[in-house]
Amino acid sequence: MADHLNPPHGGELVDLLVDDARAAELKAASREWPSWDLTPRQLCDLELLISGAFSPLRGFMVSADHQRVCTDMRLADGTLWPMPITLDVTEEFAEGIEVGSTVALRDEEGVMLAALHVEDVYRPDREAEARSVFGTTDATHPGVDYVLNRANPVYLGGRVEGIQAPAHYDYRELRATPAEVRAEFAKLGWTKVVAFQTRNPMHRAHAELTLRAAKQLEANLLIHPVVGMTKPGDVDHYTRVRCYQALLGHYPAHTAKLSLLPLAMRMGGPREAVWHAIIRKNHGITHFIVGRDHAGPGKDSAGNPFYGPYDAQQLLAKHEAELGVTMVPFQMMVYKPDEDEYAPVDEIPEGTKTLSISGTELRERLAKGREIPSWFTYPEVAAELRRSYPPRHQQGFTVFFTGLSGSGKSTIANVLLVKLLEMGGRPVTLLDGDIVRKNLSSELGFSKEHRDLNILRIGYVASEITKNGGIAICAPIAPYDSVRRENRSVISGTGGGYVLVHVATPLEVCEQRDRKGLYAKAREGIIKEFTGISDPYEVPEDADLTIDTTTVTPEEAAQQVLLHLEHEGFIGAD
Ligand code: PPS
Repeated sequence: MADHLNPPHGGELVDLLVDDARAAELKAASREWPSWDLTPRQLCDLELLISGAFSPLRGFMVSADHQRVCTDMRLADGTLWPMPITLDVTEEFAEGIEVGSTVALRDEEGVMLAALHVEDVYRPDREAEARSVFGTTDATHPGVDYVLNRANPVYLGGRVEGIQAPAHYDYRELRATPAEVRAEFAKLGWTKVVAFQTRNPMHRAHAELTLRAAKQLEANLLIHPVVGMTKPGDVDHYTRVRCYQALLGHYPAHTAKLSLLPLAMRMGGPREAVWHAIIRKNHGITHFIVGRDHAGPGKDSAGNPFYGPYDAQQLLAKHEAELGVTMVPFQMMVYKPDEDEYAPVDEIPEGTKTLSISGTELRERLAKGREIPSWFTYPEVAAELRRSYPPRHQQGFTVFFTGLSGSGKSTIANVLLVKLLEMGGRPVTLLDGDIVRKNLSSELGFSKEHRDLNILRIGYVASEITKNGGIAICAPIAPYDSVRRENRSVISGTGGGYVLVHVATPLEVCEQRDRKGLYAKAREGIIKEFTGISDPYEVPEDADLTIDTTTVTPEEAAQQVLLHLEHEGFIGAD
């Protein structure tokens, strides 16, 4: 191996996968061992441990390493390492575990991926960890949120023996271990390689930046996007990879290569930049691009950025020599329309006309189906984004009616259903209270617990319909606020729309109508737990629309809903 391709710290590239005979031995012995089902983040960490992307680590950190990583950015032996790689487990699980125990590490399906030889069981000060690693305990920071609110309280440290890497069935041809990436470089004769880390779709600014770096250095380029876990709300990796593939054709032949990295990011800014450089060095690169706000977690709860835009560059600059990686710092790239070219913002004379489109503006343009200019992103990339983020009038949505029995929910819902069917274009499903209770929830009664379960089931079905571009109309009583809010969050989280309509017809009117004779029975006590009579109805404070049907016809009410949907952009011209 050429010298410059050596892993950092002079050590060998770690490979924790054992041979078949040892794997069989471990699997047989594991019948006696406790099993831990890895969380999605732990799965990512284990994959990079096993593959050697985290060289020189050979397992999850023991307390001495964890502590020194937090305070000094170094392992106990002094090796530079900025990020805790720990296995957090529950108190219940930790009860039977002691130093010398072995734990079988399994994926969600129970497949054994590795054996952990426990060398330490410890309860870290997680607040101190957050403060030293991320410089804050503000849980708006996703890395802090994980440490303080999601991680389990007990950490297990020790050596890992890998049996198999976690299975991936997506984009297999683009996934490669550090050893495979190095072998590929050797085969291609790439001795000088600059890596680009990203968790976002790449637009022309990124293409220009990476190309500039490659040209200046006379180096080849490794586009190395993270496809493990990124910042909540990011573009999903399926869409991103299609965008990267589309972009790849715009680089000169034989210059650039795309490879996917199953890393779980911490959004740790400066420390994360150092970590990223180590991981890339393990993949055989020589140079690493660090741009503005590298691995930035966004703003804190007071609206201020957690880190300065160039803090990451400053920290890596201090350590690049020790790591044997050359940092390629870049300022933000901006577009100069008069010259039709991009340039780093620090190279542009004052007064020059520049253009840029922020992430928020891009999302808005996509939602409204507006033009995405080709100076901003290549048309093939824009087309991929449009496929995943269609304009609002092509997205799915849920209209959720809530209100007392007899308030008119079902009638309005039925009128809305036929109006939307008349319009066509998207499939429409009506989940009426009575229908759901006959099918989805036939075994449920009317206790709070059963009502909540019923509403959650409706919410789940509606979220699936919405996610897949359809229209769900729901019309249960849904008397409890917290479960309605939970549904709103699940359904909105699909990327589609959610509209809550409170059918606020007063109880007296509903009771007077008493179409099904249920109110009379409820008054007589024949029907128990009847909403409005002997059971509560919590009036929603977050309704998007409130309709009282006392003086409004079903057509008029449905029209109000349609106008609201039009106003929000969910229905309209194609
Ligand atoms: S809930 O609370 O949202 O789960 O209720 P839902 O699934 O919409 O079911 C309400 C329909 O069931 C009939 N029904 C009752 N409603 C309220 N309370 C009690 N105890 C009750 N028992 C039976 C009633 O017909 C409701 O239908 P709608 O269409 O709302 O009149």
